[in-house]
Amino acid sequence: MLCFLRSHRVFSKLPLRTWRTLSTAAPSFPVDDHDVLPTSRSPIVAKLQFFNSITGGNGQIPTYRVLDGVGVPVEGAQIPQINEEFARRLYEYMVLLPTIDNILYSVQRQGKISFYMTSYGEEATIIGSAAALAPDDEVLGQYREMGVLLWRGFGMNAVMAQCFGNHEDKSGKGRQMPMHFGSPELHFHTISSPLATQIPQAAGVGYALRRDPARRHKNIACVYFGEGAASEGDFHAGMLLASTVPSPTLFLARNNGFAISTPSHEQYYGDGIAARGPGYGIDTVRVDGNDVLAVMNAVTEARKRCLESGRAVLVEAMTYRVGHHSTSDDSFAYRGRQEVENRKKIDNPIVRFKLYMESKGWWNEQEEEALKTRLKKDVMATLKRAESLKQSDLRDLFTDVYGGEEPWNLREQREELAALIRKYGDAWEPWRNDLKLFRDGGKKLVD
Ligand SMILES: Cc1ncc(C[n+]2csc(CCOP(=O)(O)OP(=O)(O)O)c2C)c(N)n1
Ligand SMILES: [Mg+2]
Repeated sequence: MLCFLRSHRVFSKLPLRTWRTLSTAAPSFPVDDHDVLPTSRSPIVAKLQFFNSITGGNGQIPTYRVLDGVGVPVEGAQIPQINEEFARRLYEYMVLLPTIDNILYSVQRQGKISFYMTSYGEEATIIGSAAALAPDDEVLGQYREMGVLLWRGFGMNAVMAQCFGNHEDKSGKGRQMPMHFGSPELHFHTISSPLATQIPQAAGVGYALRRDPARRHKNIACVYFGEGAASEGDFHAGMLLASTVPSPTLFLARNNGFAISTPSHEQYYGDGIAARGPGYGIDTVRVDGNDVLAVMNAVTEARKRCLESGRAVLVEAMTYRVGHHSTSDDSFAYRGRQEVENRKKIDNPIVRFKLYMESKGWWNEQEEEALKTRLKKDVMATLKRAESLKQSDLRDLFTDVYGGEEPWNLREQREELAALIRKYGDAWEPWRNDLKLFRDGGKKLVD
């Protein structure tokens, strides 16, 4: 059963009247005034009891799953009503992610792009959630959610353009590090590196949606963040904001076990991120993030609750970051190779769904081979194309940074660069070569 948790539902198992009857001292004053707290519906009890679990009995919040580790439906689980075509689409996008990751990771190693981040191991969390959202729900990602954009039709050329920072990069005209995607058309807010800043922003976006009559009961804001980002103050600010100024905001924690080198057991002492939801009066569920169908069900229900109640919901997807944190990291400095090798095999999100597809007669080894060959070929073709394109106009370095008039400090920097280009642009070979990389050759800056 997909079980969402609310703290008051867990603790207030007995109705208020029953608690009153249990109270031993016979009141000599009107009951209604004196055995009810002024600011809480908390039942009055005589037993001194401390709590450190929101499930009662000191248990941990359960994890919802639909398929077991080898793709067999768990007894009693409800499989989402998806047809063969949709299942194939889910699978194809899950396989596309590591295909792009394999290629762009090595392209970074060859020095052709400056940085890259993989989503190895988190394919089901990313694609399953993307599939459960409406295409025009507002998404605020952290940085490992490229798959959401791809699911929405961003396309591989756009991925490459952003990572290479070429003139086709609409996310930021080549001014951002790779992986900092954004697309107003696809309702995907541009990624920013400072952790957790997207979380309170999402509560604001959710509130804006609620205030807009055209989108009030139609769209939600969905914010992705890691369990590490949830240690930032901004996480709590965002949750509190969405709780007290209600908004249809879906908080989606990707608990992948690590925040770079900090394992999640050093990140929190409580029961993960999910335990915090009821503290804010937010409906919460923990889901097996390696089970694409469970993620889909959980996010579909979470989205429905957001829309119906106009309030926030928290989903914690439990997964494992198989890859290094980024190309700037060597994770074997802080975790064993064997642990990673084991995790690649246990509950692998792609294999698990493939086995399910095969059991339905929707997939076979020939199709697997054909898909892998086709995706690799497509990614390589877009890579070649992206490599051949020039970078944006050098002048774009200074435009669209702020709205309105160009501020004095940017004007000064622009004029200084223009003066240097006039002086060295033709005369000095390294500058001559570098300027050729830009579409305008730096000319628009000096004109
Ligand atoms: C405010 C801030 N502090 C530190 C960093 C450096 N940093 C970048 S990613 C990261 C780890 C985040 O881990 P998590 O939120 O679990 O996401 P994951 O990488 O596991 O997907 C850190 C510490 C940052 N970008 N911003
Ligand atoms: Mg993490």
